[in-house]
Amino acid sequence: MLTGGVGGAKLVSGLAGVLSDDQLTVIVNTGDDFEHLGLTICPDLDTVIYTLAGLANSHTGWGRVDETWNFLEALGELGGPTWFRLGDRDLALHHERTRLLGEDHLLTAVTHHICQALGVAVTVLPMSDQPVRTIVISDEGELSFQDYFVAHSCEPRVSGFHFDGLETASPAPGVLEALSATDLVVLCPSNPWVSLDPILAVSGIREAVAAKSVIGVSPIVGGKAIKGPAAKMFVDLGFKSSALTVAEHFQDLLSGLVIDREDDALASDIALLGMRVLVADTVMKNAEDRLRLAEEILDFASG
Ligand code: FO1
Repeated sequence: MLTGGVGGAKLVSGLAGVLSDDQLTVIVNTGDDFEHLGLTICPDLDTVIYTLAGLANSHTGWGRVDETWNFLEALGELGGPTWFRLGDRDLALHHERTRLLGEDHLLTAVTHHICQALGVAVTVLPMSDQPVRTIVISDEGELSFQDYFVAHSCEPRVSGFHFDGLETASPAPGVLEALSATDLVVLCPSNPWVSLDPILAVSGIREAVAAKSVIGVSPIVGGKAIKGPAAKMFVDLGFKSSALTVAEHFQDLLSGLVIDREDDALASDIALLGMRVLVADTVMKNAEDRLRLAEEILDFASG
C-alpha cells in the first residue's frame, strides 16, 4: 500500500485486519516531515503507526489518544511556538526518533524500532531514508508543507508543488523489493498531489508500481475530501474536485479504481479511461467499515 495520513491509515488498518502481517507492506509519504523544536516530525508515518497500534486520536486524525498537553501549555507560557500542537505522549515519540536519527540510525530502522515498541507487526516503511520535503507553491509564495497546512490553515491558493531533496533521495530499503514481490499495489484514499505523488516521485518507485496491478481508492466522495485540503487543492489547481479527476491523475498506473456509491454516475466515464471501476461504501466510520472495504478491494483485485 502507498499511503499518506488519516484516510489512508484507516484502509491500511482494514487490510492489516484481513491479511497476515507478512502479506502487507505499507510505504508511507514523508514529504510532510519537518524539523520543529529541534525534533524530526513524521506526521504520516506516525498516523499510520498509531492507527495500526490502536493508539490514533480519531477526533483530530493525528496524534495519540489519551493525550495531555502540559508541554505545549508550558511552552506557550514561555512565549514559545505552539502553532503545531505536540501532545506530551506524542512528543516522546518525536524525541526518541530524533535521538536515534542523531545516532546515525536510518529512518527505516528507527521506524521499525518504533513499530516493534508499539506492537505493530506489519512492515511500515518510509518512502525514503533521505529527507524529501513537499513545498507548496501558492499566492503567498513558496511554503513548506506544515507552514501551508497548519500555520496557514490551507488558505493560500495553490498553483503547484515541488519536492525538495528528490535529486538525492532513493527508495528506502525494502520498498523496491516489496513492490517487486507483490501481486497488488493499493493506492490508498490519500491526497494525490501531496501524499501519493511524493512517494511516486522518488526515483524508481513509479516504474516499479507501473509494472504491477494497481487499485486506487478515491479520496474524493461527492466532490469533497473526507478530511484535509484535497478538494480545495483540486479547484486551486484548475481541476474539478471529483473521483474522475483522481482517475485521470493516476490513469497510467491504475488497473482499477474504487469510488463511493455517491459517485456512481461517474463510473462509466472512469471506465472509458481504461480501468475497471468498483462502486462501494468507501467512507470508513468504524472498524467494520475498514475490514469490509479491505475485503471488497481484494475481491475486486482478484476478479
Ligand atoms: N495538524 C494540524 O492541523 N494542527 C496541528 O497542530 C497538528 C499537529 C500535529 C502533531 C503531530 C503530528 O504527527 C501531526 C500533526 N498534525 C497537525 C497533522 C499533520 O501535520 C497533517 O495532518 C499531515 O501532515 C497531513 O497528512
